[in-house]
Amino acid sequence: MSLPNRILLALVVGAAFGMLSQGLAGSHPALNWIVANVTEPFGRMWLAALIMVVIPLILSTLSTGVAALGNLREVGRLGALSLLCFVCLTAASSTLGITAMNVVQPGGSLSASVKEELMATYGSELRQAGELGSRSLWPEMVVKLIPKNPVQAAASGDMLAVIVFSLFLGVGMAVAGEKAQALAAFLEALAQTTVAIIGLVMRAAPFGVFSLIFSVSARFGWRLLLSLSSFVVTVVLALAAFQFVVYPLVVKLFARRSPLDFFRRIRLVMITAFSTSSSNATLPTTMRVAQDELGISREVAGFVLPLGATLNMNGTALFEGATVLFLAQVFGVPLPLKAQVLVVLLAVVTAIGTAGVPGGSIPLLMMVLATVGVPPEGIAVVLGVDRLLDMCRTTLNVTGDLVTAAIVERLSWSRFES
Ligand code: DAS
Repeated sequence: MSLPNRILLALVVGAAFGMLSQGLAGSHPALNWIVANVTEPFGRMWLAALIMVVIPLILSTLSTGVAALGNLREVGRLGALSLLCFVCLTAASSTLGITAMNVVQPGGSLSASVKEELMATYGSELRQAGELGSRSLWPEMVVKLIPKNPVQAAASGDMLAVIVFSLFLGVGMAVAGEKAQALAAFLEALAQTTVAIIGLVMRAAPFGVFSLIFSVSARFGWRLLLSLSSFVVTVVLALAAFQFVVYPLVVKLFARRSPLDFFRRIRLVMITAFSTSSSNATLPTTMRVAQDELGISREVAGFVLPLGATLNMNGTALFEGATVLFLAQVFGVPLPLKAQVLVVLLAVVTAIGTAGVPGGSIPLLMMVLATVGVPPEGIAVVLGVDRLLDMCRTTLNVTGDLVTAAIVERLSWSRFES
């Protein structure tokens, strides 16, 4: 049985066992003990082993990819093309999320008692996690893009700063030419080694995925799902529409590929993203599949995918648009068209600051809520079902990165061919 199918089986069995255990045992101490001491630690270790190689992978593949492009003009061209795709896809997904909420209007059906219960249950979690802190995009987050200390940026897992440093490194190597030969060779060797490590870690994927999904579903607030069902169903259907209608159209029209073949080849990436809820943890697999399965060149994959994992979050943008509208309905805050357009723009911008980790978008979503006058702590209403939605939106996030890479690949090399 192929690896993607083994992981899919582990996903299904893990979710079924988790739901069954919770259905039979509820929050029984024995079940909590198993989750806390067996499945959750193992799942987190496997996730950590994937994330462990992300920084060296980005540093080596992005810098050597940029160096191979040879000149600043080509780097600028790839960057402009990638960013154009990111903005268009993110704006489209956020608009779909907002439209879905305007049509279904699920917020009105949430009873006041359930709202209070959710706020009480998850509000304290927010305060403990210090999520209420406000983060400014400009100038704080943008200035931070240039790492004063690249080693510290790598140590603190600041993906964006590592990406910027890798871009500088690649351009520097391109300019230095022969003199940088030794460094380029070292980075190339580092890239190959990290890919080998990823292959080893992915062999344990069925066990890691089973552990992660069992833990999440055994602890998931399935009862909650009932009271938030209209919200969850609307978001999931909108995400599914974008994933299986919009992306296939874009792949067909702009990447000139067969959508069916494209999705068949990237199923390992979609399953990994769904299981881990982390674009960063999926990035090593995204890079490997882009080159081995989709035939995307090392330069384009090494350039577009690390940027996309951090800057391009179509699923998150759709979720943000939908959640802001839903919470505005729940809290009775009117959002005129102007405010909704602002939400779409903010969804595009906040994707820059969203970390590619489970729940990475929550802090920035609170900033968007505050901007349009919805109480940010209101996010507590949806926190109980966030992990399920995070699995779905992360799947779109990584699919959008691969769609962009396929488009950039076609537009880049077709220019060379002509
Ligand atoms: N889980 C994040 C990711 O890895 C997305 C999010 O939190 O919205 O892409």
